[in-house]
Amino acid sequence: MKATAKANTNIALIKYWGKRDEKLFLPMNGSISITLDRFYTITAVEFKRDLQKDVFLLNNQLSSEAEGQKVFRFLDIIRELSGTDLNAVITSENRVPTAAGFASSASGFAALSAAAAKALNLELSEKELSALARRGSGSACRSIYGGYVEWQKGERADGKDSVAHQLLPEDRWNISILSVMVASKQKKISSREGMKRTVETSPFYTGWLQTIDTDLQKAREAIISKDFEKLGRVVEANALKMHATMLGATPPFFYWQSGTMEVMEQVQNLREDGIPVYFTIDAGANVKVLCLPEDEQKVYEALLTLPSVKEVITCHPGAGITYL
Ligand code: 2P0
Repeated sequence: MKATAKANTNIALIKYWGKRDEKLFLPMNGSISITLDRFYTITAVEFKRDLQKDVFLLNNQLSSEAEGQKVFRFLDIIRELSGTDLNAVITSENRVPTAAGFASSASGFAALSAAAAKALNLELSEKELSALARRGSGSACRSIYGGYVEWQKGERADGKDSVAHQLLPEDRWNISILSVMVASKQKKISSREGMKRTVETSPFYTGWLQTIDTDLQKAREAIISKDFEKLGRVVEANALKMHATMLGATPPFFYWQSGTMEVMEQVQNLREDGIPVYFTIDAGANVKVLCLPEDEQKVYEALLTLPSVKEVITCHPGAGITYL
Protein backbone atom coordinates (compact mmCIF):
# COMPACT_ATOMS: atom_id res chain seq x y z
CA MET A 1 0.00 0.00 0.00
CA LYS A 2 2.49 2.52 -1.21
CA ALA A 3 2.34 5.43 -3.67
CA THR A 4 4.55 8.36 -4.60
CA ALA A 5 3.41 11.73 -5.98
CA LYS A 6 5.07 14.95 -7.06
CA ALA A 7 3.45 18.38 -6.73
CA ASN A 8 4.79 21.76 -7.79
CA THR A 9 4.28 24.84 -5.68
CA ASN A 10 2.20 27.79 -6.92
CA ILE A 11 2.25 31.54 -6.74
CA ALA A 12 -0.97 33.49 -6.24
CA LEU A 13 -1.86 36.12 -8.84
CA ILE A 14 -5.05 37.06 -7.02
CA LYS A 15 -4.44 36.31 -3.36
CA TYR A 16 -6.13 34.06 -0.84
CA TRP A 17 -6.27 36.22 2.27
CA GLY A 18 -8.60 35.28 5.11
CA LYS A 19 -10.60 32.25 6.21
CA ARG A 20 -14.29 31.93 6.94
CA ASP A 21 -13.73 28.52 8.56
CA GLU A 22 -10.41 27.85 10.27
CA LYS A 23 -10.94 24.13 10.72
CA LEU A 24 -11.98 23.29 7.15
CA PHE A 25 -9.68 25.91 5.57
CA LEU A 26 -12.53 27.68 3.79
CA PRO A 27 -11.46 31.02 2.34
CA MET A 28 -13.27 34.34 2.52
CA ASN A 29 -12.43 34.96 -1.15
CA GLY A 30 -11.54 33.13 -4.35
CA SER A 31 -7.97 33.21 -5.70
CA ILE A 32 -6.03 32.58 -8.92
CA SER A 33 -2.50 31.16 -9.20
CA ILE A 34 0.17 29.81 -11.51
CA THR A 35 1.68 26.44 -10.74
CA LEU A 36 5.47 26.73 -11.18
CA ASP A 37 7.95 24.37 -12.79
CA ARG A 38 10.98 24.75 -10.52
CA PHE A 39 9.92 24.18 -6.91
CA TYR A 40 8.28 20.94 -5.84
CA THR A 41 7.74 18.26 -3.24
CA ILE A 42 7.95 14.51 -3.88
CA THR A 43 6.21 12.43 -1.24
CA ALA A 44 5.94 8.68 -0.76
CA VAL A 45 3.32 7.27 1.62
CA GLU A 46 3.30 3.66 2.73
CA PHE A 47 0.56 2.34 5.00
CA LYS A 48 1.80 -0.65 6.99
CA ARG A 49 0.45 -3.22 9.35
CA ASP A 50 2.31 -3.57 12.66
CA LEU A 51 3.47 0.04 12.62
CA GLN A 52 2.90 1.50 16.10
CA LYS A 53 2.68 5.11 14.92
CA ASP A 54 3.12 7.35 11.89
CA VAL A 55 6.66 8.29 10.90
CA PHE A 56 7.50 11.40 8.84
CA LEU A 57 10.90 11.85 7.18
CA LEU A 58 11.52 15.24 5.59
CA ASN A 59 14.61 15.53 3.38
CA ASN A 60 15.98 12.33 4.94
CA GLN A 61 15.57 13.54 8.50
CA LEU A 62 13.05 12.59 11.11
CA SER A 63 10.67 15.56 11.32
CA SER A 64 10.19 17.75 14.35
CA GLU A 65 7.22 17.04 16.62
CA ALA A 66 5.32 20.11 15.29
CA GLU A 67 5.84 19.28 11.61
CA GLY A 68 4.93 15.66 12.26
CA GLN A 69 1.70 16.53 14.06
CA LYS A 70 0.42 18.62 11.11
CA VAL A 71 1.05 15.72 8.75
CA PHE A 72 -0.33 13.01 11.06
CA ARG A 73 -3.52 14.98 11.78
CA PHE A 74 -3.99 15.41 8.05
CA LEU A 75 -3.53 11.67 7.51
CA ASP A 76 -6.31 11.12 10.06
CA ILE A 77 -8.71 12.84 7.64
CA ILE A 78 -7.66 10.45 4.85
CA ARG A 79 -7.83 7.44 7.17
CA GLU A 80 -11.36 8.39 8.09
CA LEU A 81 -12.30 8.70 4.40
CA SER A 82 -11.02 5.23 3.62
CA GLY A 83 -12.01 3.55 6.88
CA THR A 84 -8.52 2.35 7.74
CA ASP A 85 -6.63 2.64 10.99
CA LEU A 86 -3.23 1.74 9.58
CA ASN A 87 -0.26 3.93 10.34
CA ALA A 88 2.08 5.14 7.62
CA VAL A 89 5.66 6.01 6.80
CA ILE A 90 5.78 9.32 4.93
CA THR A 91 8.96 10.25 3.10
CA SER A 92 9.13 13.75 1.63
CA GLU A 93 11.73 15.45 -0.49
CA ASN A 94 11.11 19.16 -0.46
CA ARG A 95 12.70 21.21 -3.25
CA VAL A 96 11.13 24.50 -2.26
CA PRO A 97 13.89 26.70 -0.92
CA THR A 98 12.31 28.21 2.19
CA ALA A 99 14.45 31.28 1.56
CA ALA A 100 12.65 31.74 -1.76
CA GLY A 101 9.55 32.72 0.15
CA PHE A 102 7.36 30.12 -1.47
CA ALA A 103 4.95 28.33 0.78
CA SER A 104 6.23 24.75 0.85
CA SER A 105 2.88 23.85 2.39
CA ALA A 106 1.20 24.18 -1.03
CA SER A 107 3.32 21.55 -2.80
CA GLY A 108 3.74 19.60 0.46
CA PHE A 109 0.07 18.98 1.16
CA ALA A 110 -0.80 18.52 -2.52
CA ALA A 111 1.81 15.75 -2.89
CA LEU A 112 0.82 14.17 0.44
CA SER A 113 -2.89 14.11 -0.47
CA ALA A 114 -2.24 12.54 -3.85
CA ALA A 115 0.21 9.91 -2.57
CA ALA A 116 -1.88 8.93 0.47
CA ALA A 117 -5.15 8.74 -1.50
CA LYS A 118 -3.50 6.57 -4.15
CA ALA A 119 -1.81 4.32 -1.58
CA LEU A 120 -5.28 3.64 -0.11
CA ASN A 121 -6.90 3.20 -3.57
CA LEU A 122 -9.35 6.00 -2.84
CA GLU A 123 -9.86 6.87 -6.51
CA LEU A 124 -10.66 10.52 -5.89
CA SER A 125 -11.48 12.87 -8.75
CA GLU A 126 -9.17 15.87 -9.17
CA LYS A 127 -11.86 18.02 -7.54
CA GLU A 128 -12.08 15.73 -4.53
CA LEU A 129 -8.30 15.66 -4.31
CA SER A 130 -8.24 19.46 -4.41
CA ALA A 131 -10.78 19.65 -1.56
CA LEU A 132 -8.70 17.18 0.42
CA ALA A 133 -5.40 19.05 -0.10
CA ARG A 134 -7.13 22.28 1.00
CA ARG A 135 -7.61 20.79 4.46
CA GLY A 136 -3.84 20.61 4.92
CA SER A 137 -3.17 24.14 3.67
CA GLY A 138 -5.46 26.40 1.67
CA SER A 139 -3.07 27.11 -1.20
CA ALA A 140 -2.39 23.36 -1.63
CA CYS A 141 -5.77 22.90 -3.34
CA ARG A 142 -4.42 24.92 -6.31
CA SER A 143 -1.26 22.80 -6.72
CA ILE A 144 -3.27 19.75 -7.82
CA TYR A 145 -3.56 21.40 -11.25
CA GLY A 146 -0.91 22.69 -13.63
CA GLY A 147 -0.78 26.08 -15.33
CA TYR A 148 -3.28 28.79 -14.47
CA VAL A 149 -5.65 27.76 -11.69
CA GLU A 150 -8.62 29.27 -9.88
CA TRP A 151 -9.75 28.29 -6.38
CA GLN A 152 -13.47 29.02 -6.04
CA LYS A 153 -14.28 30.03 -2.52
CA GLY A 154 -17.48 27.96 -2.50
CA GLU A 155 -20.65 28.56 -0.54
CA ARG A 156 -21.27 25.30 1.29
CA ALA A 157 -20.58 24.92 5.00
CA ASP A 158 -18.96 21.51 4.44
CA GLY A 159 -16.47 22.95 1.92
CA LYS A 160 -17.19 20.43 -0.85
CA ASP A 161 -17.49 23.26 -3.41
CA SER A 162 -14.38 25.08 -2.21
CA VAL A 163 -12.06 23.53 -4.78
CA ALA A 164 -9.72 24.59 -7.55
CA HIS A 165 -9.97 24.06 -11.29
CA GLN A 166 -7.69 24.79 -14.21
CA LEU A 167 -8.23 27.97 -16.24
CA LEU A 168 -5.47 27.33 -18.81
CA PRO A 169 -2.93 24.48 -19.12
CA GLU A 170 0.75 25.26 -18.54
CA ASP A 171 1.75 24.71 -22.17
CA ARG A 172 -0.80 27.17 -23.54
CA TRP A 173 0.81 30.40 -22.32
CA ASN A 174 4.43 30.76 -21.32
CA ILE A 175 5.25 33.70 -19.10
CA SER A 176 8.29 34.23 -16.86
CA ILE A 177 8.09 34.43 -13.09
CA LEU A 178 11.31 35.64 -11.47
CA SER A 179 11.61 34.86 -7.81
CA VAL A 180 13.65 37.66 -6.27
CA MET A 181 15.21 36.98 -2.89
CA VAL A 182 15.87 39.98 -0.68
CA ALA A 183 14.96 38.75 2.79
CA SER A 184 17.64 38.92 5.42
CA LYS A 185 15.40 38.06 8.35
CA GLN A 186 12.86 35.34 9.06
CA LYS A 187 9.30 36.67 9.02
CA LYS A 188 7.76 37.11 12.45
CA ILE A 189 4.12 36.49 11.61
CA SER A 190 3.01 33.38 9.73
CA SER A 191 0.52 33.91 6.91
CA ARG A 192 -2.01 31.85 8.87
CA GLU A 193 -1.77 34.20 11.85
CA GLY A 194 -1.52 37.30 9.64
CA MET A 195 -4.68 36.59 7.68
CA LYS A 196 -6.60 35.81 10.86
CA ARG A 197 -5.60 39.07 12.51
CA THR A 198 -6.49 41.01 9.36
CA VAL A 199 -9.96 39.45 9.06
CA GLU A 200 -10.69 40.06 12.74
CA THR A 201 -9.37 43.60 13.13
CA SER A 202 -8.65 45.49 9.90
CA PRO A 203 -11.29 48.00 8.73
CA PHE A 204 -9.66 47.75 5.27
CA TYR A 205 -10.61 44.09 4.99
CA THR A 206 -14.14 45.06 3.87
CA GLY A 207 -12.60 46.99 0.96
CA TRP A 208 -10.58 43.91 0.04
CA LEU A 209 -13.72 41.77 -0.10
CA GLN A 210 -15.71 44.40 -2.02
CA THR A 211 -13.21 44.50 -4.89
CA ILE A 212 -12.10 40.89 -5.09
CA ASP A 213 -14.74 39.71 -7.58
CA THR A 214 -13.73 42.44 -10.03
CA ASP A 215 -10.05 41.50 -9.65
CA LEU A 216 -10.84 37.82 -10.20
CA GLN A 217 -12.87 38.62 -13.30
CA LYS A 218 -10.12 40.81 -14.80
CA ALA A 219 -7.47 38.17 -14.14
CA ARG A 220 -9.63 35.38 -15.58
CA GLU A 221 -10.28 37.40 -18.75
CA ALA A 222 -6.61 38.33 -19.10
CA ILE A 223 -5.52 34.68 -18.79
CA ILE A 224 -8.08 33.37 -21.27
CA SER A 225 -7.17 36.10 -23.81
CA LYS A 226 -3.42 35.91 -22.92
CA ASP A 227 -3.33 39.65 -22.35
CA PHE A 228 -0.13 40.06 -20.32
CA GLU A 229 -0.44 43.75 -19.47
CA LYS A 230 -4.03 43.41 -18.34
CA LEU A 231 -2.98 40.49 -16.14
CA GLY A 232 0.06 42.32 -14.76
CA ARG A 233 -1.91 45.42 -13.79
CA VAL A 234 -4.51 43.53 -11.79
CA VAL A 235 -1.92 41.19 -10.21
CA GLU A 236 0.23 44.05 -8.93
CA ALA A 237 -2.75 46.05 -7.66
CA ASN A 238 -4.22 43.01 -5.94
CA ALA A 239 -0.96 42.25 -4.10
CA LEU A 240 -0.62 45.85 -2.91
CA LYS A 241 -4.22 45.82 -1.74
CA MET A 242 -3.64 42.64 0.28
CA HIS A 243 -0.64 44.22 1.96
CA ALA A 244 -2.64 47.39 2.65
CA THR A 245 -5.18 45.38 4.70
CA MET A 246 -2.41 44.44 7.15
CA LEU A 247 -1.49 48.07 7.78
CA GLY A 248 -4.99 48.58 9.11
CA ALA A 249 -4.90 45.60 11.49
CA THR A 250 -4.59 45.83 15.28
CA PRO A 251 -1.75 45.62 16.02
CA PRO A 252 -0.61 46.59 12.49
CA PHE A 253 2.06 44.57 10.73
CA PHE A 254 3.83 44.29 7.38
CA TYR A 255 6.09 41.80 5.63
CA TRP A 256 8.19 44.20 3.55
CA GLN A 257 11.88 44.90 4.10
CA SER A 258 13.91 47.67 2.45
CA GLY A 259 14.91 45.29 -0.36
CA THR A 260 11.23 44.67 -1.11
CA MET A 261 10.78 48.38 -1.89
CA GLU A 262 13.95 48.45 -4.00
CA VAL A 263 12.59 45.68 -6.23
CA MET A 264 9.17 47.35 -6.54
CA GLU A 265 10.86 50.59 -7.63
CA GLN A 266 13.07 48.79 -10.11
CA VAL A 267 10.03 47.13 -11.67
CA GLN A 268 8.44 50.57 -12.06
CA ASN A 269 11.65 51.90 -13.65
CA LEU A 270 11.69 49.05 -16.14
CA ARG A 271 8.08 49.75 -16.96
CA GLU A 272 8.87 53.41 -17.58
CA ASP A 273 11.54 52.18 -20.02
CA GLY A 274 8.79 50.39 -21.94
CA ILE A 275 9.15 46.79 -20.68
CA PRO A 276 5.88 45.19 -19.57
CA VAL A 277 6.86 43.88 -16.13
CA TYR A 278 4.89 43.61 -12.88
CA PHE A 279 5.45 42.37 -9.33
CA THR A 280 3.56 40.44 -6.72
CA ILE A 281 4.42 39.82 -3.07
CA ASP A 282 3.11 37.13 -0.73
CA ALA A 283 3.21 37.02 3.04
CA GLY A 284 6.95 37.64 3.11
CA ALA A 285 9.63 40.11 2.00
CA ASN A 286 10.61 38.46 -1.28
CA VAL A 287 9.15 39.61 -4.57
CA LYS A 288 7.99 37.68 -7.61
CA VAL A 289 8.38 39.55 -10.88
CA LEU A 290 6.31 38.68 -13.94
CA CYS A 291 7.40 39.42 -17.50
CA LEU A 292 7.24 37.99 -21.00
CA PRO A 293 9.87 35.35 -21.92
CA GLU A 294 11.47 37.70 -24.49
CA ASP A 295 12.23 40.24 -21.72
CA GLU A 296 13.35 37.68 -19.15
CA GLN A 297 17.10 38.22 -19.53
CA LYS A 298 16.91 42.02 -19.39
CA VAL A 299 14.68 41.94 -16.32
CA TYR A 300 16.89 39.34 -14.63
CA GLU A 301 19.98 41.50 -15.11
CA ALA A 302 18.25 44.67 -13.94
CA LEU A 303 17.13 42.96 -10.74
CA LEU A 304 20.56 41.53 -9.99
CA THR A 305 22.12 45.01 -10.02
CA LEU A 306 20.19 45.91 -6.85
CA PRO A 307 22.34 45.76 -3.71
CA SER A 308 19.76 43.92 -1.62
CA VAL A 309 18.98 41.22 -4.18
CA LYS A 310 20.64 37.99 -3.14
CA GLU A 311 19.38 35.64 -5.82
CA VAL A 312 16.92 35.53 -8.71
CA ILE A 313 15.41 32.22 -9.83
CA THR A 314 13.44 32.17 -13.07
CA CYS A 315 10.36 29.94 -13.23
CA HIS A 316 7.67 29.20 -15.82
CA PRO A 317 4.22 27.63 -15.63
CA GLY A 318 4.48 24.00 -14.49
CA ALA A 319 2.47 20.78 -14.30
CA GLY A 320 -0.05 19.58 -11.76
CA ILE A 321 0.18 16.35 -9.76
CA THR A 322 2.18 13.51 -11.26
CA TYR A 323 2.59 10.00 -9.87
CA LEU A 324 6.02 8.42 -9.85
C1 2P0 B 1 -1.88 32.80 -1.50
N1 2P0 B 1 -0.90 33.04 0.77
O1 2P0 B 1 -2.94 32.94 -2.13
C2 2P0 B 1 -1.75 33.60 -0.23
C3 2P0 B 1 -1.19 34.96 -0.51
C4 2P0 B 1 -0.01 34.01 1.35
C5 2P0 B 1 -0.37 35.29 0.72
O2 2P0 B 1 -1.85 31.03 0.67
O3 2P0 B 1 -3.35 28.75 6.64
O4 2P0 B 1 0.03 28.47 3.66
O5 2P0 B 1 -2.23 26.88 5.40
O6 2P0 B 1 -4.33 27.90 4.53
O7 2P0 B 1 -2.02 28.51 2.15
C6 2P0 B 1 -0.23 31.25 2.30
O8 2P0 B 1 -1.08 30.65 3.16
O9 2P0 B 1 -2.22 29.22 4.55
C7 2P0 B 1 -1.05 31.77 1.20
P1 2P0 B 1 -3.08 28.13 5.31
P2 2P0 B 1 -1.29 29.07 3.30
O10 2P0 B 1 -0.95 32.06 -1.92
